[in-house]
Amino acid sequence: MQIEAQPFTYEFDLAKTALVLIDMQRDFIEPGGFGETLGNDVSLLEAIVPATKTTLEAWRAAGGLVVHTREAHKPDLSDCPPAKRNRGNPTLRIGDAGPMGRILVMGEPGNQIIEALAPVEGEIVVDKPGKGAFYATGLHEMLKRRGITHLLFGGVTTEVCVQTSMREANDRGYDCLLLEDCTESYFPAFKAAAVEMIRAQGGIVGWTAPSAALLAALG
Ligand code: C5J
Repeated sequence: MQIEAQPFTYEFDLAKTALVLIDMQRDFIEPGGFGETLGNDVSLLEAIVPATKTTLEAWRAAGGLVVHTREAHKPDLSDCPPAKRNRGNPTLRIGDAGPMGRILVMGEPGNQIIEALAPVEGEIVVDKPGKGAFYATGLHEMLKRRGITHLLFGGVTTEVCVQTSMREANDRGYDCLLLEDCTESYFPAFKAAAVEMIRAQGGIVGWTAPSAALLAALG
């Protein structure tokens, strides 16, 4: 299959490709969650949900593998480096009680994937303690076992966990494509810059394309 992408056409085999949705969790996206508590405009992130849902449903219908990630720590925070928890002067830190339960802690309501994109049986769900999906998760081994060589990325936020995960994937030999309208940042300029830098220099990190181009490829 082929996707009309930048900087050039992206070719993939459905059986060797996974759709990876990064951190579409309630605390980042829903009004009243952690993200909004920090002063962010979460409506920017909510706006990608319809396109992401359409893409997810089309990918599922085609029989493609789906991976969901959550930025999530163990309840005792033993997997949260003090440098991550203590940095800066936020009103709420990782592990504190927030509006939707303890911030970025596994099993808490705010740590769940939003209902519109909730995982279904057979899909991989990865709890990741870092920004990248490959750090301390075993994701690479899970994908290798399934013969996956190509990854299509969506999720939030573009310049943090999505871009970090794409760069990690690129270094592990995957051909990666970012679905431009299935990813967002609290800072539109950062999203624009991340999209540009991913596909710069002949696709130094990978490809980018609108989800419509993937839907067209899936027919
Ligand atoms: C993600 C973050 N998911 N911005 N986390 O990007 O801290």
